[in-house]
Amino acid sequence: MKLQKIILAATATILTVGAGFAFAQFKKPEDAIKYRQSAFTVMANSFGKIGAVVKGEAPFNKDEVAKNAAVVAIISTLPWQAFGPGTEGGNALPGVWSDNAKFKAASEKMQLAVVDLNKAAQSGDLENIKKAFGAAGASCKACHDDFKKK
Ligand code: ASC
Repeated sequence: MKLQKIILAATATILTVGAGFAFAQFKKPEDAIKYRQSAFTVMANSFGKIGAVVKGEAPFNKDEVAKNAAVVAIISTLPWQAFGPGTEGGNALPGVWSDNAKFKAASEKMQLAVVDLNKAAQSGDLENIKKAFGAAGASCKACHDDFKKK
């Protein structure tokens, strides 16, 4: 319980700071690609664990879901700083750079959706978690449809 409170406090702080991220500096474009793909990998892992619970494939352990949702919320703020100019490639479609306003809007929609998921997860209500999970998954997919290679 103590640890969970620390995670929650960190979530609130980091999400506020995250709103002001500029592009981070990387030595090589490949480093930026690796960074953002790593962040998405960690996020997808925790999101998938919540998904297994939502689909009834894993038992509902409130603390585990709360921890995974906090991880998703924190990590969701990180990849965007690694999509700077000159870092085209990886799984990203050119639209990330040519239609950057739309990409940014989609990323913000996802970040807000996973804040909602985190709130639901911290309250521990499975029905709310299911609803918020569905909305968050839709926000992942919407961005992938336009901006991620198949
Ligand atoms: C996941 C995952 C994604 C999203 C997306 C939702 O578990 O890894 O990228 O959900 O598939 O449509």
